Amino acid sequence: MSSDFKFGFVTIVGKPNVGKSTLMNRLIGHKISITSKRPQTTRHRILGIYTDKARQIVFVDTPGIHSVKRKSNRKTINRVINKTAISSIEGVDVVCFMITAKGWTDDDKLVLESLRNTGAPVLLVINKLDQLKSVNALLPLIEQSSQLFEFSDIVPTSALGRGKQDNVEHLLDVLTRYLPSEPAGFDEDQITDRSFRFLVSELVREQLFRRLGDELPYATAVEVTNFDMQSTPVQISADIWVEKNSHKSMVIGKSGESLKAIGTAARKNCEQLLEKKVFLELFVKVRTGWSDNARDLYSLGYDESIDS
Ligand SMILES: Nc1nc2c(ncn2[C@@H]2O[C@H](COP(=O)(O)OP(=O)(O)OP(=O)(O)O)[C@@H](O)[C@H]2O)c(=O)[nH]1
Ligand SMILES: [Mg+2]
Repeated sequence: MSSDFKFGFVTIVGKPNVGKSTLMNRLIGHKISITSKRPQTTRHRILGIYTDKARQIVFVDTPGIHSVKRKSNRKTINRVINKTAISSIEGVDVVCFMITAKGWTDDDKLVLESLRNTGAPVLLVINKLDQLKSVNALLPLIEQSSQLFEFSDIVPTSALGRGKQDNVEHLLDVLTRYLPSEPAGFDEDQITDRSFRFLVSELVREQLFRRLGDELPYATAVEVTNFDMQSTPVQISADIWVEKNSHKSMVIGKSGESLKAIGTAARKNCEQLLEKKVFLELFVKVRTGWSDNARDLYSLGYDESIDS
């Protein structure tokens, strides 16, 4: 490796649903972080590592920062989620702050407030460019953004890869300018800090977010109870935690159809991730109050302290 090799950490922050996880997956070229059209899909801090000959960029995907003043967001899990996101800003080389091309909302401004004291350069990513009605709307949005904060750079993008100019390569190049000259910190083929076991539990949770209606996904969690990579096919069992009996029957669905669809889709994604055939067994278990219970949250891997 040459001496001008660049290595550093980039945190991606923003309100829920702006496309942070989609962008991280796109930047590193692997599906590491789960995505859905619902807000608050990501619940954990997760690293995605991009490496080429000249640089290694470690992206930190974070849960969407949201107001806990709202009644629906008062549970312990919401405080844990915000704390995870905000603590991920400390000590990184660049912060990528993300909004969408629809323009600034109060929720975006709330996230911006938590960035005011960060020592790192803050770069604004304006995502979902494909949803912009006219390119003429972009310039005023950039001007308004510059007035709100001294962003180091402003990069419009389309993380989904829709539209002619998605700018994803350009974003990698802009970010590289802010990284120190240092040797790589991870093996060149490592793409995340998370275990397969964790990623599998997330792939099941992704299907709950994509397939269940209303508030139900927010009342669910997934725990992998058995994971045997040595067997063929790979044997995986997981429990889906729900808050009450009525939720259990909704997850299972009429004649088990809903659970079957969740299992089939999650299994296919697991097979893609592990590059092996997978046998996936899912159980639905009632665990009343898990989302407000510190011990349950800890056993699910929410490892931040939750005293504030
Ligand atoms: N049209 C369009 N949709 C996008 C784009 N990027 C992301 N999305 C969609 O926006 C939704 C939210 O994407 P996520 O990546 O899950 O958003 P997030 O910011 O990680 O959300 P949280 O984890 O809940 O904070 C998904 O339905 C994505 O497919 C984009 O460039 N264009
Ligand atoms: Mg996300």
